[in-house]
Amino acid sequence: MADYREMWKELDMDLEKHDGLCEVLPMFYDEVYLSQENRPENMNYYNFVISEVHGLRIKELQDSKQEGKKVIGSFCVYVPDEITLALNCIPVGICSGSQFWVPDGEKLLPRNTCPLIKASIGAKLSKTCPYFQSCDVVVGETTCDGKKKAWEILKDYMDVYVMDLPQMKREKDKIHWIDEIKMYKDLLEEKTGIKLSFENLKEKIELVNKKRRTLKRLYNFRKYDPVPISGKDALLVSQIAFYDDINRFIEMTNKLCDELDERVKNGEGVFEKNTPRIMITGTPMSIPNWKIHHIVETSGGVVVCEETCTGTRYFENEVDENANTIEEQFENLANRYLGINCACFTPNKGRVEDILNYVEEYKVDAVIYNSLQFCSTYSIEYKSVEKALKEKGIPVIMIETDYSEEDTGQIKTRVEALIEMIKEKKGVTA
Ligand code: BJ8
Repeated sequence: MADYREMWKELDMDLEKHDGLCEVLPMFYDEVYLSQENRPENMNYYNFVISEVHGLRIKELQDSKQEGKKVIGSFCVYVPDEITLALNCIPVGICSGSQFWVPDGEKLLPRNTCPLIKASIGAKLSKTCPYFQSCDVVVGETTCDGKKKAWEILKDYMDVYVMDLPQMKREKDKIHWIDEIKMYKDLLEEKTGIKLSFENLKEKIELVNKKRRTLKRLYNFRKYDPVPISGKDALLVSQIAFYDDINRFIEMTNKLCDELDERVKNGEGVFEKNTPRIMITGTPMSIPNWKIHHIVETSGGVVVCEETCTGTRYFENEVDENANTIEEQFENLANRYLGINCACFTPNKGRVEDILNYVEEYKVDAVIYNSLQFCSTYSIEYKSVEKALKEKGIPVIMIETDYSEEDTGQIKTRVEALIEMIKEKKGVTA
């Protein structure tokens, strides 16, 4: 691997602390990912991306900045990438998924805060995340209370812009969200000195839709039995989608899909036919949070779908490309983004409907409702999801956890029991 220390130094990173992070990630990756059997060959690209996660991709971002582009960090799938890209900026998702950053986050945030928020703040504070260090501005949003208040703290350390996301989906909320998208456009126009044009936005709406279609294509292969790709690998591809170069990502993911197509034709899978099929729903899983997937797939099950923001919520529903004016483009953007069903909204019946549809589409045997600790919106919404699934006779368990490994044994015991129960129901012998 090339020596990137000079680059990291220029990014004002804490090199010593960062060395500690660089030591643990590869070991962890080997254990969780490289130990899998019969992986698609095209997963090598994603292995490479991970091996260069703080190297080559950061170098690319720096090179783009030299050419005048801006890097925009975000923490939520409501921030419209189309606007970011159309204004010559590069969007990167910077939600943090590692326990490594939690202690630093806890220096400023109460311990009973969601680990995603603690780790994100900790990543900035500890100066060990080169993505954070590369951002010209980060865009927060008013989704949950924890995030809202965390932006106030983050503002002491970097340039933070906050989008005011409505919490309901009435007509007046849509008008408000259109306005917020316009204000976000104004911010980037000011930062870049570029004016948004209809043509630029049209091109990027089409590009981001293409990325969504590619992810959807990938997920469609998970509907087969046997499944041609593991849940862990599919999750990794989704996670990488948040910061890889968009055109390259589309190209490489389509290559992977071509390989999966062959596998399906040959009846080849990563797990045996009739392996218990699990859907995970709940809070997002940012790199390197592979905890629940790893537990499921080392306990005799396979994850076939994620109803999360690092899953279906990221790519379902395209932006309508039929628009004749910029105004119509903004409205189409607002419509697509307000179609995402996050638990921060009330009421949020659409999420329950999505979950029930995915159960059918992906032929799901059981659902794991995964909520990060202290995330009240998702943990409260469990009740309505549980009720709807029980009515359909679909087993569901709730797992509330953080990024640490302390509860892994306990969770594994519960997941194993769930999988045994499905096997008995399906008449599968171990
Ligand atoms: S659209 S899920 S990415 S807000 S940070 S709400 S886990 S307590 S991340 Fe999210 Fe956007 Fe919604 Fe998706 Fe809970 Fe933690 Fe808050 Fe979280």
